[in-house]
Parts: sequence; structure tokens; C-alpha cells
Amino acid sequence: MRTKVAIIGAGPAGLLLGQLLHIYGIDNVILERHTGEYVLARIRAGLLEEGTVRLLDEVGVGHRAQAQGLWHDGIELAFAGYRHRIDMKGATGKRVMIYGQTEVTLDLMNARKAAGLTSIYDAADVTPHDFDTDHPRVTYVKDGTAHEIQCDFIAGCDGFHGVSRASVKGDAIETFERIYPFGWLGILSDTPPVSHELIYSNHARGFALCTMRSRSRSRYYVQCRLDDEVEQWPDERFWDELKRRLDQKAADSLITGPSIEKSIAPLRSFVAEPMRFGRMFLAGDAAHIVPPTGAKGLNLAASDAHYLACALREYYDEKSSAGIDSYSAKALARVWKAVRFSWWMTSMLHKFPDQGTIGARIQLAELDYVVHSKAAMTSLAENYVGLPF
Ligand code: RFL
Ligand code: PHB
Repeated sequence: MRTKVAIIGAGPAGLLLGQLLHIYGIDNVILERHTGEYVLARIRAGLLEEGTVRLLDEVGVGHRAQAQGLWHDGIELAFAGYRHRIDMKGATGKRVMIYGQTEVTLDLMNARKAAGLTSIYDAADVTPHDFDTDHPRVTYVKDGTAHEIQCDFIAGCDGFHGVSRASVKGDAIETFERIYPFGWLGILSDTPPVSHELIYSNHARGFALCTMRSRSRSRYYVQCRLDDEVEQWPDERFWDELKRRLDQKAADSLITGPSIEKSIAPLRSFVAEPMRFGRMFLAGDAAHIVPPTGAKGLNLAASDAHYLACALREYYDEKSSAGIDSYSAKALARVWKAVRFSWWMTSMLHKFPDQGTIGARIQLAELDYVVHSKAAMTSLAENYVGLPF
């Protein structure tokens, strides 16, 4: 088989890139190691920047998000027993949308199917080759048979544990990493959200986040130990812990119910530089990871896909390499700002094992400053709604 761009990974980065390239008339094939059902069952992100929603509109899949997504003008920060609102719309003129990653993935998958584009799910041993030459190729095994795709470019959209970044020789890549000493335990439940806006809570027992998927489905997270297992967290323990980390009013009005999903995610900041290796590009979690406190991971996957699709369009339409030559620097400039913001939100809101009483007091002072200073509030809002791309 031959194609212009072989995309490895059918997460948001790969699917969005594939759809953008299709619209620009650039044929592409997606290779995914798991089945479509498996990909759709992963509960992850929920919050989209306006720029991400705009991209979904651009590729013609935004109608369901526009109809079912929940626009939010603000968030609440809870600390020292009270909640304080950050008016993001007022500070920046922009909003964010709650629309689950599973729905984004489904919309993009359906559009790809409807356009008759080739996606190979359940592909084993996917391996990029010769991307340092003008003839890159990707090999894989499907139903026990070996296959090869010849292409002009490879897009490594295969997430943090993917094969693309791992295929790069040691000295060609530099990585930066911080692993946080805690995780997030998340549950999904068919109960109405405790508040119509997201609540980010700093508490002496640890961080908590109240978010949602719809008016009748809630998503809640509590900071947990890195070595915790979901089995140690029966629903009653989760609800009890969440209530303790919220202000009295929220705790009293929280409606609990059986969890329909429960999982623990570690928190990490990670960046690989550069994001281009000859004729292979990295995009999304394959190149960078941020802790979810800033809600930036999926939104960075979207901006990478946008930058890369524009660069490839320039290459094919204008016979210019300028776009692909500047892709890495352009994407990384936005990535590092999101890495900084996500680290900052994480540092301000979580309980760190070594922070001591002085660290806890400094966090409260910072939160108090953020909610009372117009400049600080605007800075938080500007980053939260997403820097322009
Ligand atoms: P993905 O989604 O991991 O997709 C990569 C795909 O590549 C496949 N793959 C391979 N395919 C072929 N061969 C191989 N060798 C392969 N290896 C892997 C995988 O099966 C998979 O299908 O990466 P992508 O596309 O870059 O998308 C990134 C986002 O998924 C991620 O950044 C977000 O989920 C992060 N995130 C959030 N982001 C936001 O913007 N807003 C949020 O509100 C938000 N909340 C979250 C989050 C992530 C969380 N967890 C679980 C880490 C909340 C949580 C709890
Ligand atoms: C979510 O809805 O899952 C979500 C929202 C905001 C975050 C992280 C996760 O910061």
C-alpha cells in the first residue's frame, strides 16, 4: 500500500490530523494497535478550548459538540472553606466547552468512516522505518499477516507509550520529565453535577475536582496515593473523601450514586524535543504529557494536529518546506506554555508530601491572590481558555 501520510495512532491527535489532511486533499492511512471499541471506552478528557471546538467545526464534525456540549464561562476555586469564581469570559471574552473525549473520538471516527478513509484497527507490531531517508515506510501485522505502507511522511500520534518516539535514536532526542508524587482517582456516575461550573478544590486532605459530562452525568476526581489501587476505593469511601474536600454547601448538595467507571491516573509533565525527525513528526501525547489540572492534553493534541496539517498542506500545495521545517519550534512554543500552566495549577492545588505547613500556607496565599487580583485572575483565565493557535 502507498499513501502520502501514514498516521500511527487513532486517538484525538491522529483522528483530527487525518480529517484535516483529508479536507486539504492529502491522502492518509491510520494504523491503531487497539480495536475501535477499546479506544472509545477510554474515559479521559472532558474540557475543550474554543480553538479545539473550532477545529472540530472546520473538519465538519462539530455539530454534535455544538448541540450537546456545555459551554462554561467560568470555574470555581475552593480553598479555606469557601468557593471563589474565576470569570473567564469576562476576563478573556472566551469560554470552554465540556464535551467528553469519547464523544470527540466517536465523531471523528464516524466522519472518517463516512469519507471512506482507510483506518486499520487491531494492527500489531506497528513500526516506523527509514524516516531519516526520502522513502519512509511503516510495517505492521494484521490477522497474522505482515504488511508494509510506503509513504511520504509518518505522523507519530501514538500517545505516551507509543512506538514512534521510541524509534528515535538516543542522541537525536532530548526529553524533560517530572513525575508528581500522587495520582488522580476519577469516577464517573449518572448523577447530576454538584455545581453547574467546575470546582477545583485545594484541601488539607488533598486536591479534588468536580466536573461533568452532561447535566445528568458527573465526573469527580480526588488526589490519591501513587500506589493506591481502585479496589481500595469502594464508592462509599470515594464519596466520603470527596465530601470532606469540598466546602460545606457543595458537600451538602452533592448527589452520590453508583460509579460507572473508576480509574487511577499518574500525573506527569514530559516534553520530547524536537517534534520532527526527518520525515517523521510527533504530535499529541507522543511528544508531551501534562498533568490534567490545566485540562490541556487533548487541546495540545488538537493544536499540534492543526500546525502539522497546515505544514503538510504548504508542502503539497505550495511545494514549500517552510511549514514542515518550522513545525517543531511552533508546536513546542505552545506546548511549553501549557506545560508551565499545568505545572503551576498542579503546584497550587495539590498537597505535596514535602510541602510542610509553610508550603500549605503559601498555596493559600497564592490562591487568595489569584482570586482577588484582576491581573492574576486574568492570567489564569487566559491560559485556561487556551492561548491562541
Ligand atoms: P492518545 O489518546 O493516547 O492516543 C494514542 C493512540 O495511539 C495508539 N497507539 C498505537 N497505535 C499503533 N501502534 C502502536 N504501537 C501504538 N501505541 C499506541 C493508542 O492505542 C491510542 O489509541 O493520544 P493523543 O491522540 O495524543 O491524545 C491525547 C489525549 O488523549 C490526552 O492528552 C488527554 O486525555 C489528556 N487529558 C485531558 N486533556 C484535555 O485537553 N482536557 C481535559 O479535561 C483532560 N482531562 C486527561 C484528562 C487525561 C487523563 N488521564 C487519564 C491521563 C483527564 C485524565 C484523567
Ligand atoms: C474532565 O472533565 O475530565 C476534566 C476537566 C478539567 C480538568 C481535568 C479533567 O482540569
